[in-house]
Amino acid sequence: MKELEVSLSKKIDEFKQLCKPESVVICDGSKGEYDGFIRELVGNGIAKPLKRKGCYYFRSDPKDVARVESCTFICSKKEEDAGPTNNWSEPMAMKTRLMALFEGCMKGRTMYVIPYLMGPESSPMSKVGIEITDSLYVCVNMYIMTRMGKAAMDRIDRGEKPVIGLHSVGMPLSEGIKDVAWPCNDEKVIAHFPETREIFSFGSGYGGNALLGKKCFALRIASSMAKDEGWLAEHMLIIGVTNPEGKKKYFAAAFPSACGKTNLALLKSQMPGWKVECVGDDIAWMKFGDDGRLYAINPENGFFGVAPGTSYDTNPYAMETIKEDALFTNVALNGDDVWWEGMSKDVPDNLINWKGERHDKFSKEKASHPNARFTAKASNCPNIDPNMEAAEGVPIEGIIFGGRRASLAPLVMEAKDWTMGTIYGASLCSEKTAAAEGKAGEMRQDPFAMIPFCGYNMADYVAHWLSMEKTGRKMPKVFTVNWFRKNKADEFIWPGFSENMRVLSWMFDSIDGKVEKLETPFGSLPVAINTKGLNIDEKSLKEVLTIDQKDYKSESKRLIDYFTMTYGDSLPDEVLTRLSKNN
Ligand code: OXD
Ligand code: MN
Repeated sequence: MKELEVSLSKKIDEFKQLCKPESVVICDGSKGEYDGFIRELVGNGIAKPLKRKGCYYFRSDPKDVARVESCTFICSKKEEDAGPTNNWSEPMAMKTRLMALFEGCMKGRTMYVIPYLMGPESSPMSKVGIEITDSLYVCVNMYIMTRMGKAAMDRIDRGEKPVIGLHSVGMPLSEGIKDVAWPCNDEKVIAHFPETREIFSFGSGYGGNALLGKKCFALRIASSMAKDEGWLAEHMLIIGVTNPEGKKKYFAAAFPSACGKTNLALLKSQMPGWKVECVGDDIAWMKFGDDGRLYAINPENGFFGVAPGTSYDTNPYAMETIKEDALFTNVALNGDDVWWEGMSKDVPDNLINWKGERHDKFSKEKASHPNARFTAKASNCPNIDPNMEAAEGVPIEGIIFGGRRASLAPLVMEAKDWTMGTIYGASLCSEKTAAAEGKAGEMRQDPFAMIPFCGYNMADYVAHWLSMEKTGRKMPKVFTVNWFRKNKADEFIWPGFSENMRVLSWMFDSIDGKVEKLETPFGSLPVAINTKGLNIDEKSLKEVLTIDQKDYKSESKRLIDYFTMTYGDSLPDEVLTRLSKNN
């Protein structure tokens, strides 16, 4: 143990020599420390206190508003280990580039060392990390998003090796340079070294680029650990669903970024007797237990949710969660409160937009950035699951894959077996949203919603999923859903949001063998779902519940082409064989 402590302080020293900060602070993760950081941020004019108790407002540089996938690298020794969907760099070449970037990058700033734990304190599935950063904004967000401080230090003291991440906004305060509210650098690099379990992030202070516990550790590095150790690190929410008889089942669900994961995780059921509770809204670490069941933990401790579109109508539990002790970034200011598109029907007068300018409510411009975020503690959430902190995790009985597709994909379909379920995951496809740079609206293949987050070759990832099925294991049922089907008038057919409870209840009953299904070569469809009290006509319902088998055959063909073009022959044969049977 002492040996590790020594190596850790050596590492910190090494980074100190490299980055040349003015001072170093080892964070203890206490509330007192958080309050002090917030006072400093307010004092420097970086955070603005809001009328909501314990809430603060931040505004980023307009050039630093989302994850930067084009600057995100997997640095494995062999290029094929990063695979065709990741940017690859040879590790030594990247280290040379990084050393030059990080050289003196923290001049005039404080270097904060953040020990943090991903996962419940008592869980053997949890893992420990250290983020070393020059951003106080990162410190306060990490305080909310992770178990920061003692829980992590205790594990390090017991000999656990942390995943170390070095982060800098990349704006040294050299002689004569004045600081700005949101320092960042035009050159951005987010580099992952899966073989040595290291992360280096330079140039951005925003979200997944900078809060290294989230996408960098809990998905990219952890997916690589999971492959080596035989478990799954997934871009999935986790929910507990309780039926009117009080029976409970847990589901994990993958959707590409900004496709309503937080809304499903925080769903407030309107269906009599049915209840949804949230274990996590973004990431699941899952491992088969000795009893053959798949158990999941949420490595995170808070929500970093997309604010626009969130309202008391669409997501009342989210609105309750952010009433107090939350941080808001790039939303609009409404006096001393916040506002974003979709929070209310009417746009308030006198808004200040996310860029700090007066908002013209009659213009087409949005007052909040589409990727504006709230950061809030999971414990503030009214429907947090009582087993969120369970050491063994929660047993997953259903896995859901969902995309955003205007046509083709039905409201819900169930895979006949694990292989088909894996194909549902591998075929995930969605229209692009604002969570990452690039043009919204374009279609993007996003296997397992992991394209931006897989730390190794996606073809091996699919093989890893297939390898999960073993005798004696109780494989979860796999479903595919699509809340976003549109009619000819370009309107959403399905009301979505809390009405998705109807689909969850169908899946729940299907797992128990209590529903009638229509079998097709592509999966099983509901003969009916509960639409009591729902304003949807028969024709529209039929449209979302059924598939056009002819279109699905062409889709299988399209998928075969996409898989072969992207992965060559590295994808497991089973996938192509099964898809060709269906076309
Ligand atoms: C997120 C994302 O921020 O997926 O969760 O982009
Ligand atoms: Mn996400």
